[in-house]
Order: sequence, then C-alpha cells, then structure tokens
Amino acid sequence: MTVIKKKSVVLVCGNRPGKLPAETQIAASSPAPRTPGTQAGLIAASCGAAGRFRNERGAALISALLAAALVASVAAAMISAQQLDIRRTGNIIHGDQAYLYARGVESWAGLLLGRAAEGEEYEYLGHTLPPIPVEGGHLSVRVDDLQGLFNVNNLVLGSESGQEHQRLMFRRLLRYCGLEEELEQAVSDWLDADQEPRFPGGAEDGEYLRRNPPYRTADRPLTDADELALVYGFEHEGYEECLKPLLTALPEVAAVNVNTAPAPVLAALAEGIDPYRAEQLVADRPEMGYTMAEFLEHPALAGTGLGTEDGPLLTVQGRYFMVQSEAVIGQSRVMLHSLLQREGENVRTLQRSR
Ligand SMILES: [Ca+2]
Repeated sequence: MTVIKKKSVVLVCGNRPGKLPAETQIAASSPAPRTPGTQAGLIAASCGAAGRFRNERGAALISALLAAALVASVAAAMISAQQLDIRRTGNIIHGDQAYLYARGVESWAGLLLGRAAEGEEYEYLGHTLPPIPVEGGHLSVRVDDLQGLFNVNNLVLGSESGQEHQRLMFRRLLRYCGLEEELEQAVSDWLDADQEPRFPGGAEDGEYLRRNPPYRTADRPLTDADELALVYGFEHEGYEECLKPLLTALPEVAAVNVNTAPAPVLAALAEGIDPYRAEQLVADRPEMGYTMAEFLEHPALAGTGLGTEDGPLLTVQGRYFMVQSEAVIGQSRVMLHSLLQREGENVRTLQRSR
C-alpha cells in the first residue's frame, strides 16, 4: 500500500514508513510538477530504491550469517575429530602400556615360581593377590597349579598300566558329576591315534561326520581342555558346571599334586576314598603342604588302596601353572592367560592368550 501526502512528503512503502536515502530525499524535496501522476511516479521510484536497498542489505546479512554458521560448524567438526583422535591415541597408548605391564606380571610370577622352595609357593597359589597400584592404574595376578586338576591327556600318554589307572580315575570323576562312565571311552577315542571305536561308549569320525556341521576327531592329545565340549556326550548337564573346572590339558603325563587338588580330584585317586575322606585330606593340609610320606600316612587313606606304589601318580609340587595377569591402565584393561612350565628354577611360557 502506498500513501501520499502533498505538503510534507511522507512515504509509506508497504505497511512500514521508510526513511529515504539522501539522493531520494533530495529528489523528493526539489520542485516538481504538481501533477498527481508525476508525484506518484517519484514516490514510487523512491520506494522502489528503498526496497532494493533493504533487500540487498538483508541478503548481505543472511550471507554473512550463513558464512559464520558454516565456519562454526566446520570448526566444531574439526574440534570433535581432534578430540576423538586424542582419545583414540590415548587408548592405544594405554592399551600398549597395559599389555607390557601384564607381560611384566607374567614374568614376575615366573620368577616367584622359579625361586620358591618346595611348598613355599602355596601361600600365593589358588587365589588372586591384592592389586598392585601403578601410575595410571593397577595390576593383579592369580597363579593356579594345574596339577591340582585331572590331566585329560593322561588317558593316552605314558605306560599302558598308567593309562588304565587314569581311565579309572576319570570314570570316578564322571560318576561324581552324574555323567555316564562310558563317556571315558568317547574321550579316549577322541585322543588316541586310531579310528577304532571302543565298545560300548566310544566314538570316532563316523559319529561326528553325521553332525551338522560335520567334523572329525582330534586323534591327538588336547591343547585345551575346553575342546572336550566337542566330544560325544559332553553336551549334557554336569560337564560345564561340575566336570570342566576339574580338568586340564597338559603336554605330558602329569601327576596329581595332592597339595592343590580339590576334594573331588583327591576322591578320584582311589575307589576307597569317599567324599568325606577327601574333605578331611583337604582340611588337614599343612600351610606348606604335605610331604609325600605325610600324605600317604594320613588316617583318611587307611584301607583305601592308595599306597606308596601309587607314588609316581602323585606329587607334592607342581610343574605346570596357569598365570592370569591383569593390568588396568586408564580405560584399557588387558588380561593374559599364560601356561608356565617349571624345570627346577627355570620357568618358561608354553602358551599365552589374551
Ligand atoms: Ca581316535
């Protein structure tokens, strides 16, 4: 809407009064023909100029705002990416530090085991040691004697008479956990080199090739006791909860350490050792461990059939250990599981996983 007053020139362009630029004001105040058409034309021209000026100024302002917003968003993205890089780099550095600390803990545990005199290590075996504070985090370690467990590979290693004793011992463990004793044959078939299934509980390739997906028996000693989950019959209840914690897989025939074996493993040593007697043997265990003579003369073993002739199957000091080394640095955590073998004072790492 355009309003025109003759005496004083007030321009209203659209709905808002507008202030004319200098040139337009001069043009509006100069003498001009009083014809209504000419005056209206001048005012229309003036309003047009003012509108274009405002439009141009508005466009410039919007462009400046857009540019500022663009710069701000680019800067924010760069800062965010930089912070992400800093955090990622920090995590990598902390992860590397944690891994090296964990390796150091593993070596330290090996030194302790190598230097420990007979029985001395029993004060720190079988439980997690208190955390050790280090700059930016903490370390912890747990050392377990694997010879306190039943070595599944004993079923197919060593002398035939020794293997027979181990088969009986494994059957007692299966019975203790409520599993069929014949499953011992399936495990022995899984480990032995031939393809002749034992009767009635054995299983060779023919059993496993029918499965989906099909697979074959290992026909060799285990490198990890968890492999038993693949063996016929071990998908039943009683394996994971009861039997698995009592088993290990070591690369050679390994005697049971009577100073670290839990009661179910001690009870499996001979038919006459019932759970009560086994618990007595654990409860009476000296702080520095039994000597072999002390163990075999314990009243709980009287009349059980376990005697000095079984000495080669037993030991009072282990040679294989599982070391769990944990290092927490910043947000990074590394846990190493290391199988250590002790030969006198020398300790070496046979396997390591994280
Ligand atoms: Ca076999």
